[in-house]
Amino acid sequence: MESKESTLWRSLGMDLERHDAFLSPLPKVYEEIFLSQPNRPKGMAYFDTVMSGVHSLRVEELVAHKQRGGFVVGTYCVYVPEELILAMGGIPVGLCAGAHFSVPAAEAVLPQTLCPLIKSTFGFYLERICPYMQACDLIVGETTCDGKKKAWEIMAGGLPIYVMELPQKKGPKDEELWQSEVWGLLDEIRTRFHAQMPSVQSLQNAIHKVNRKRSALKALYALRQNDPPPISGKDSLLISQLAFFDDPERFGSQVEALNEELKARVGRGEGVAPKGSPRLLIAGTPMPLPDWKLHHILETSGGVAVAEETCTGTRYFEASVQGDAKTQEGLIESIADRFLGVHCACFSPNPERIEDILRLAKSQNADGVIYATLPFCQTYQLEFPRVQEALREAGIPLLSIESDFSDEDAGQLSTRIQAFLEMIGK
Ligand code: BJ8
Repeated sequence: MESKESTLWRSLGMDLERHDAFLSPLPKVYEEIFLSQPNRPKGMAYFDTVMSGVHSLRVEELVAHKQRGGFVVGTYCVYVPEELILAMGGIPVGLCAGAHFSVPAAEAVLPQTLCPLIKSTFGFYLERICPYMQACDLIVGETTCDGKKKAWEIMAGGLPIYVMELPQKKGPKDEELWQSEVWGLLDEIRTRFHAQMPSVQSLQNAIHKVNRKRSALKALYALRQNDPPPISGKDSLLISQLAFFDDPERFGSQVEALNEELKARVGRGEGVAPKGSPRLLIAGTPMPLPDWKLHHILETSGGVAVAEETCTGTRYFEASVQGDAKTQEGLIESIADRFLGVHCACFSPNPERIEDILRLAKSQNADGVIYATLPFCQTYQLEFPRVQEALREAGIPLLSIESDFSDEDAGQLSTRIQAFLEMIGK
């Protein structure tokens, strides 16, 4: 008899054979990367459960929500306001993919010389192996980089895609444009799902929920400032990745509970690596699930990641929405204004990102920075020289890495990271 999960996946139109081939190596990989870590915080058990049920338990919740008349909205960028989707009765989920498995399928259609994040995501679309993508009633793309915006055009042939125009500067005209784009998304949701204009109460509730999740992640990162860090970079990365899928309220309270445990560990001087281990800030492009390669190599080479200046890190949660406006318009304006506090390399000029990297290197007591970009991501690669100059002036060692989601370069990366850790001299 078919399992409950298979029935669920079949109902979403997934290719069960390819999905099985995609998922079957995961438990072993997860065991090796996460479960084998010594002295892991007990609070990670919740996130292990979320991860083990990421294609089943959470998807069941989404389907149940749809059956109750709700809707699911997929997003590809941290600028898309999840507060608005929640306030209007939807559930937002992040759809960026970080798996090499689906890249070959994408390369049959797209140029090989394209960012692996786009190829991986596009491969999920072609192969029908992502239950989240399959469950979406609407998918919101955005005009951040050329690769993404052209991929949406092709994917719109088979998926309900709506594209928001993200400005590339942050002046008054750009703010105005983004305000109108956020209203445009609101109108799209109203029309498509016959949804009501969100009330002040529902907007405030959604802002509160998402802000609480972001604050919990901020507090988690602050705890990583300690030496020894009470949690590994790998586990922190996993938590940030799961923030895009899990129920925001439940997730927020679980991160808060974990933070309490971490505080107690700090009080006892207990950590996941010996005191004095080399501490690295990771800066660059996002690392969507299940991309754990760099962190795993770093942390099995004697180093420890103490923060991620990425969209699966600080760019996701550092900027919050001011929720004190008293009107619908005021609250929607605040939701849109959050974009000013997120510093993606798609903006020009973008000096705030360099300031963020310097600030984080200092606050997290980092001994060095690993600037990690995906191949063919021009915006992040072109920001490198200015980051390099700023770090040189600040006397902070820097290693630049360009790597995709495959394991082909693992040996070479490991050699380079070990040499960097030796150079840091700890
Ligand atoms: S806010 S980083 S999530 S755009 S897809 S830009 S890696 S070439 S993902 Fe992003 Fe929003 Fe910015 Fe964050 Fe480069 Fe690849 Fe483009 Fe990418």
